[in-house]
Amino acid sequence: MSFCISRLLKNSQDTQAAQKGADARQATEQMRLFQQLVRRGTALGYPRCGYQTQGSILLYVVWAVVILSVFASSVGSQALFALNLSERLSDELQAEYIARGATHYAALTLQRDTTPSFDGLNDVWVNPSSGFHQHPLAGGWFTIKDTSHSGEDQRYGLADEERRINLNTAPIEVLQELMEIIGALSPEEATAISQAIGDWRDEDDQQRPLGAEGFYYRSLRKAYDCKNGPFENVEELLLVKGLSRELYRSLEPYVTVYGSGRMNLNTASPVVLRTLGLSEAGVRGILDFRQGEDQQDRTEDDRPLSSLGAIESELKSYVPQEDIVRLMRLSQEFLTIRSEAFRMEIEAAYGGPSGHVQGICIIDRQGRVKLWSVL
Ligand SMILES: [Ca+2]
Ligand SMILES: [Ca+2]
Repeated sequence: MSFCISRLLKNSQDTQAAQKGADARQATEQMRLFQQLVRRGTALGYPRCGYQTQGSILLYVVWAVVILSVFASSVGSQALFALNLSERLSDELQAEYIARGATHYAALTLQRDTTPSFDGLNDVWVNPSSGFHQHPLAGGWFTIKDTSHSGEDQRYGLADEERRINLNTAPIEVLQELMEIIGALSPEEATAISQAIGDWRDEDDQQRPLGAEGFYYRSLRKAYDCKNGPFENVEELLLVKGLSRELYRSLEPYVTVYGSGRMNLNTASPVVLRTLGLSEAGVRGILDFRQGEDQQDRTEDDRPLSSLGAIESELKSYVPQEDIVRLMRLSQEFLTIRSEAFRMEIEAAYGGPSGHVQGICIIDRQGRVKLWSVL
């Protein structure tokens, strides 16, 4: 028994001694590894222990803070830029929607026309009290300017396209007068250009005596085909034989491709009325009739013709008989007293300077946008 006990004690002492030896070896190994790591770390540029190492760590921390600050500043700048851009786009977008609202407002004004079967210069869509100037909408505003008036005082409202000469439907004789009166061309030059316009828009290749068809246009150094179809825009005039840029600039305010194709006797300006081949007395007589007792346009006593059938009965006291005959003849295909398309300059604003939109717009009587051209 005692042998067994002493044997067990000895085994236990041996085991403890062996454990101590193993712990010592493990500690030695760990120290060796630590020293190795320190040497490797130093070789790789890691700091050594001590004050120098602590200073280096502080330096690294400062650098890290600086780099993070620069990064944060960069992110902040980008965020600010994105925010400004977003606000700018937002203002611009809002202004565009307000401009779109202006077209709806114009269409609603047309629906309030108390004389929808005929149109004159005292209709609600030309009335300055119809709220066309700086009309508030959705935190911004819009203005609808009358583009037909070139005087110093700005007028507000719509201008019908039928007060202009339609390039697709005007008789050649009217185009010739247009070239002579507004284009200041000689009768020969006016005849040649009006015939060239006729050839450009008609479907055939039969050339008028002074006109031009495909043969002429294909022989040009920069050749192109004759349209042989209706003008899609007034700029197309520049493709027609003999029509210079200077002549185009003088014609542009008086011609159109929009609307019914007819000229409105109630709204056409004196110079446009003259292209009908009327005498001076005839043009003066139409204006006298239209303007009423006060002899001014756009006032309550204006007297627009209410039907083409009333030309003779209404105008005979004002217009020479030969002009009446001419008007009645032209009324069959080219004249009207009602308009279908309306032009306006829209200015819309919202928020900052970027929230500003300005353009020329043409709508039809139902409010459909036919043209939107940014200025
Ligand atoms: Ca009307
Ligand atoms: Ca032709």
